Amino acid sequence: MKITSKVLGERGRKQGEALGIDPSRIPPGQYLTSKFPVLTYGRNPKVDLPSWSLSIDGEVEQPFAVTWDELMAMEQTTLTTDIHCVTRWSKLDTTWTGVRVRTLLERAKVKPEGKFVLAHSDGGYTTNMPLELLYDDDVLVAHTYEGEPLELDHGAPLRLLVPKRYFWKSAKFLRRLEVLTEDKQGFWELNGYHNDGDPFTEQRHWF
Ligand SMILES: Nc1nc2c(c(=O)[nH]1)N[C@H]1C(S)=C(S)[C@@H](COP(=O)(O)O)O[C@H]1N2
Ligand SMILES: [Mo]
Repeated sequence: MKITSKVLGERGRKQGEALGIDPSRIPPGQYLTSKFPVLTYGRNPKVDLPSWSLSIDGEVEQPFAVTWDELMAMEQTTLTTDIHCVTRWSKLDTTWTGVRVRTLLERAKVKPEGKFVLAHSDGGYTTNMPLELLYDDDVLVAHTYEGEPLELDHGAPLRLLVPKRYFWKSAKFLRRLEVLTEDKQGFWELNGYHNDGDPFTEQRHWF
């Protein structure tokens, strides 16, 4: 049998049904996994927490950087959500703790011209998204996964979590959120992945 996106989608939804999960939670063309696959382009960066910082800058009135301790002193949010990778695995009910990106953007006071964000990671990885998306309640900069500090392979010390998009938008080893007036594509977006990356409408590639 030819493995098409539809077959895979049915596989995922059947898996879900067998587990008593609402099949509408599983985007078309995805299957469920209980593993946590690692997908990193290039090597993991070295982490040095004392010199680490996260910057919010670009089209903002008050650009700032927070140290690790400052970030940990901010209000923390824990949430449980589903994640979907463009390589077709989905993982349900993953639990994350971190700081809402909205809180960081509000503190930076985004200028009216600021409409897009380019996330920058240690090691040079980048990914873009509309600013508006980052005000959602489920968007975090996350340092804890299932109650444990994030593993280096999964983006320690801090990663972006944008559950409503394919997981490549959830930049690991996050160091900077740059607010922009014009959209500017990131690493995978320049290399064939879709600019928006909504899993439920299967925005996988732009070709
Ligand atoms: N810095 C950085 N972030 C990244 C990546 C990367 O290569 N470098 N890969 C992305 C891709 S393609 C996916 S699917 C997810 C994978 O996250 P995981 O390894 O924790 O499953 O991280 C995303 N964030
Ligand atoms: Mo990915």
